[in-house]
Amino acid sequence: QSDGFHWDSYLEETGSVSAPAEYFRQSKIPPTNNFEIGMKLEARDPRNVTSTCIATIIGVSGARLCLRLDGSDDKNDFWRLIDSADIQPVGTCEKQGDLLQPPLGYQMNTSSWPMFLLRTLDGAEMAPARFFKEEPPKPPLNNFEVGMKLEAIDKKNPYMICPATIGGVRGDEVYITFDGWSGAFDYWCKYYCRDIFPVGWCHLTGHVLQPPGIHAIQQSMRSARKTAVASPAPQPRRSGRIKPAGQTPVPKVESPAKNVTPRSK
Ligand code: MLY
Repeated sequence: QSDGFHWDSYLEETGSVSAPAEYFRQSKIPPTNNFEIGMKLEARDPRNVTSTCIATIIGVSGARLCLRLDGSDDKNDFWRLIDSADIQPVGTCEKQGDLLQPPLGYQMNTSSWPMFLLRTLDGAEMAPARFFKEEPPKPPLNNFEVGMKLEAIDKKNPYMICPATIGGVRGDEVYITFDGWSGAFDYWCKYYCRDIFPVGWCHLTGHVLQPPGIHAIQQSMRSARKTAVASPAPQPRRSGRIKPAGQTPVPKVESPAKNVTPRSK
């Protein structure tokens, strides 16, 4: 875990609470990640979700995999949880009577696809079926409340999981705001979105948790005071114990650094 940041003291100093783990669509005990770099699996093409493609694992971090679709370039890598419904063992598609599709942006002539597929699978290491885990069920209701803390994927830099706060609740959606950052990274998502995690998730899974941006504490205390209307918020202690370190985008990706180059500033 990143040196300077600890949820316990951060929650205390900002006078805020974490969102209970059962509010999230995540397994109570994070699944063990046995996948290895180089293994192949079937994945839904994120840019063309009706297609199932062959993907290669090019990075492993916590309960997540960094994937690249075979036949695609290195600019469209993406991350999936190991219990995502978007991934499955090689052979699943065929068993269901479907065909594996070339990824969107397949670089060669479509007519070469069947041969490409044969060659890419020939002698490849397939991720064993037992490594895949069932997707956890949707919690029945959106119980999130404004001000609650969580860990969330920065969609503009999807290898990053960051301290975040619920900034709004609207029907079955929540607004994710990133502590210490301007609104540029914030987004609305379903309360059962797989990109949000309870406080402590990164620590439990061994994923790097980004430190909050600078001024996170002052910012968070301000909004905590605003949202704590009825019950007085615990008095935040004015201490400089948390030094939000500079950003350390250090995903444990044992592969060319290209794969995880942040595309946004
Ligand atoms: N583009 C920035 C990363 C910003 C990340 C913001 N997240 C954590 C909300 C950089 O390269 O430093």
